[in-house]
Amino acid sequence: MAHRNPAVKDQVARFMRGLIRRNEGETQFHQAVREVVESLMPFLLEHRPYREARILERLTEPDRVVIFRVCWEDDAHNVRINRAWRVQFNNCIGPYKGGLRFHPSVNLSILKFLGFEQVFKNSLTGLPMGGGKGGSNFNPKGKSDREVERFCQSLMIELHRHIGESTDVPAGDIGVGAREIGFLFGQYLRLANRYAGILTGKGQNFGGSLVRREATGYGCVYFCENMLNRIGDGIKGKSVAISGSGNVAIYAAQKSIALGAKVVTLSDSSGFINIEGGMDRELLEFVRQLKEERRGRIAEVADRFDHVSFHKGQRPWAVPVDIAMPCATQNEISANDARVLLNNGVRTVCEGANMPTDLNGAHAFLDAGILYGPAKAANAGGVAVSGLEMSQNAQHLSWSAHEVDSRLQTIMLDIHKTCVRHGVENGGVNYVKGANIGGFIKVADAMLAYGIV
Ligand code: NDP
Ligand code: 2IT
Repeated sequence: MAHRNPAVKDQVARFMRGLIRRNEGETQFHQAVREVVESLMPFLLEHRPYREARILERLTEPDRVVIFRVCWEDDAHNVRINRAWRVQFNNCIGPYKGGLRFHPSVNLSILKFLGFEQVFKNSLTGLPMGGGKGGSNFNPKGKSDREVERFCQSLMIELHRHIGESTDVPAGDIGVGAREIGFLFGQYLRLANRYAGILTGKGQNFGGSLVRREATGYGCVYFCENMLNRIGDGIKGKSVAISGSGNVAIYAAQKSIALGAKVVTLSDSSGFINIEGGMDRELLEFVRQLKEERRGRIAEVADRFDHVSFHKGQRPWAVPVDIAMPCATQNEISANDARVLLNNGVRTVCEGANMPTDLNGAHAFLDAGILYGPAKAANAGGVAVSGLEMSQNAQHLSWSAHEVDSRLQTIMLDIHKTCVRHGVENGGVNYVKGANIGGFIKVADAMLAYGIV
């Protein structure tokens, strides 16, 4: 919620002026920091040691950023050049940990926003992981498997110098899934001549964890259920609008259906589909194959099933639902989308994507007092199971799906408890405040313990 207390408002404005000056033009990074600072500032004003040690200033400056050129050859023998980054944001409570994104829109601002949020998210999981993020402006769409392979191999030639199982452990994100992680890991083995869990999301026969593929989507639904359970309700029987049709969206849909909800939408960057009467397992399996194996477009679902309509160039938020789960990308719910959702009766919003709601949209949800689970809490299940993959690699063991899934459920429940503990406000729970304060304390206390470093 935007602050009505003038002292807090003043401090937020002053801090943001400095941050914007130091990071000119990085609008997504400004946005992610502003959201955190708005809810942290009252807490900081009450806790002098954090202010004196200038924890917030230090926490908003990445430890380092590596920027490098990636040259590769396409199938027509043209030389292609992309840019790649690894933002090592903060390693106070564990090795840098966070995904790699391949998308033409990737730039430093986007990776800094993602790396910054990852610090809080990873802290919330309770596992020993710092925060980082990386990626490239490489566009995997329309590329052959061989082109993706050559790109991944070239990228790893530089990246391998900067990562390690106790240094920095990348994983997937938009445009980086099982195929890319396989190519990247294979190239690392060739370069380093040592097997180590330096990436997560690996294939199951070479050190990957069971349930990692499903973890972000499942975790998001578990968090949604936890929020509803707190008010004596549950997801069963509710209608759900999901955006995206990638890794997070598919498994959020699968778990929602398994728990008895009615999933009525999915989307991709070309538009959304409305599924009359809700999705069943057959339709979901069609989408999974379409997206994971054939890399096709969501419009094809409407061609195949009579009860599905495709809405070109639109987002799914005008479909009246009980629950919205944005699972595609940042800023996909504007203030206007939020108002439409609220007017149509949405009572729960649970974020599978990172920063899918813009600042005014988030204020609208908080002001309306609905259940609003922010990304850094609600989508932490993916990185949590990545942390469990690191543990299994370190032990040279692999746990059963049941073991991993039950640990995931416990972690999501613990994150929910942390959010409630720090987020109680006006008789309800402000999960944004709870997640920001809950994620902050552990990292900030470690920084205090280390002195001025
Ligand atoms: P995928 O690449 O598997 O899927 C991304 C989906 O979002 C696709 O349907 C894609 O459509 C759509 N999308 C991507 N960019 C845009 C855009 N600019 N406009 C509209 N639609 C878009 O990625 P994931 O499912 O892994 O990631 C989705 C979100 O979840 C991201 O915000 C990511 O950071 C976050 N996340 C992912 C985790 C993970 O474990 N994978 C963990 C936690 C968060 P199209 O195919 O047309 O591009
Ligand atoms: O945003 C995220 O948390 C991820 N993309 C997953 C990161 C990870 O290291 O598993």
